[in-house]
Amino acid sequence: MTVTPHTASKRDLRFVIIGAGMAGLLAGLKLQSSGTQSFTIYEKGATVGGTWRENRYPGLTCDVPAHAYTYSFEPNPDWSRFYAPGPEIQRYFETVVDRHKLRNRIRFNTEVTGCHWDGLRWRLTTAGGGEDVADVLIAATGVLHHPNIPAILGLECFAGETLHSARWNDDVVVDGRRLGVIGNGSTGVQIVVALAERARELVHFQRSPQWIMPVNDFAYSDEEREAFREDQARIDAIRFGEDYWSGIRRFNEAIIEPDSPAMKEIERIVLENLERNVADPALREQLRPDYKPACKRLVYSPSYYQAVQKPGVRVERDRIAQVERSGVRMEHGGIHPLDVLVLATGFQTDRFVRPIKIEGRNHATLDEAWRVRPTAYYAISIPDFPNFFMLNGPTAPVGNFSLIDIAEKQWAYIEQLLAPLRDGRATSVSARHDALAEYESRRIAKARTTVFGSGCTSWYLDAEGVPQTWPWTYDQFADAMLQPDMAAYDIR
Ligand code: NA7
Repeated sequence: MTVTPHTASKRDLRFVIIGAGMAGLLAGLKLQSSGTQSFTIYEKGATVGGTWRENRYPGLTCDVPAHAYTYSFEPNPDWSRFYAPGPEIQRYFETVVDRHKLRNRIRFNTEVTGCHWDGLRWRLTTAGGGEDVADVLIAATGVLHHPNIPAILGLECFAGETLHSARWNDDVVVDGRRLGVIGNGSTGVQIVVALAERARELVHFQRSPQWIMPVNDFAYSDEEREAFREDQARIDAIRFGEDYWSGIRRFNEAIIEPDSPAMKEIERIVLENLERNVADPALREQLRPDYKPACKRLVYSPSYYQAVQKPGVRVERDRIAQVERSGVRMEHGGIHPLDVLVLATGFQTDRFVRPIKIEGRNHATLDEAWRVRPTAYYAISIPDFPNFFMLNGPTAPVGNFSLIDIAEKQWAYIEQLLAPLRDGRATSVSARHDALAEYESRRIAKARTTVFGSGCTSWYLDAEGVPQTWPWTYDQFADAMLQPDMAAYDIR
């Protein structure tokens, strides 16, 4: 490609976005609507959608109400259900991309492998040997991305079929067969619910039980969809309405104040769900967690307890000793003979934009900057990595709410960081070291007191056991994203 020389007065910045999932598409759509001429989205996969493209396991559902899990500027009256199935969400992103003619901005099947700041701009390399340059780099590479393959002895010896939930293979027959599902986060629970009746036998291996939040999922009728189409206020009433937001605030209060009345209310609901809906006392005890609800990401399911009480379904709480040719052997002896082993064992959640090699100012590398833990100032910017901004990056809010909304708020913040670059006042912007240090010390101190740090294992914790999340309220996050404190930035 042609590289135009950079000058201090240049206002037509070139952007590269890494990732064409929900957040990368958002950045592209926003750049396009702001009239930005020069931007490219790099996507290592063959199409858009990110996590919704990669996850295709049976039962895949977003546990955020569909009308809230949509771009604010692209409401979708056609959602089939209150909680949308994964394939429908994937279609939504495909439709939005086509409606906005964004597809020709995306280089598919092109994996970015390295990004190097040359003092003026970012220089990128791709797996195929391609090169590009950018004034601004947007990392929209997702969090739940690199499958966690558990270190279980003998896993490779299994004679049946093994598949990770994020690498589902439709050629693997599940109907009428003996299935094992390892892992009971949101994914394992959704798979078990979907396959409980299809399998001949199903064993759900649980290292630690989960609290289950009962939810009411339902289909929208044709009449309701027609009403959504005719009157957007009906959609807005769901996504901006009191029901949804009071739930978010209650949940948020419970997370940051584990002794709050909000937490007591959540405890009451999940406990009642367990007590009322699991008939066999022995099974009920097997399914009873010994930590606070929402310590691990709360699993939302309308029917998990019903699924594990179906004939042919078993919950296994003993530790796995090893996998053998014929099945899974438990520590206390006994083997579960299986045809298919599903690893619903989550993701490596400390990766973020890695394994892409990012090298910033003065040869600073992301691996070094993140030696202790992945972090970014207000989840957006990292010292010594000029004009490098993250969406849904480390320390961003995570929880049972819409990450689309989070990304939109982050984009509004990033836009303001771009202003001095766009108007030629500066050529680089990145968070100051002292600002990040101050943010992190406040954040870590508070994060330790949240429910995520209250004594369980989960993907929210970093290598030192500190929750790697936003530890304040959702409203505080929204406020923080309204306007950056420019004094916290090194602007040159
Ligand atoms: P999660 O929530 O990280 O769950 C992973 C599950 O896998 C969890 O039950 C783990 O048990 C289990 N696990 C992981 N490694 C092992 C080993 N070695 N042995 C036994 N069990 C293991 O991933 P999900 O895909 O369910 O959900 C991720 C997010 O996607 C979810 O929160 C939503 O945001 C969407 P553990 O609890 O550690 O005992």
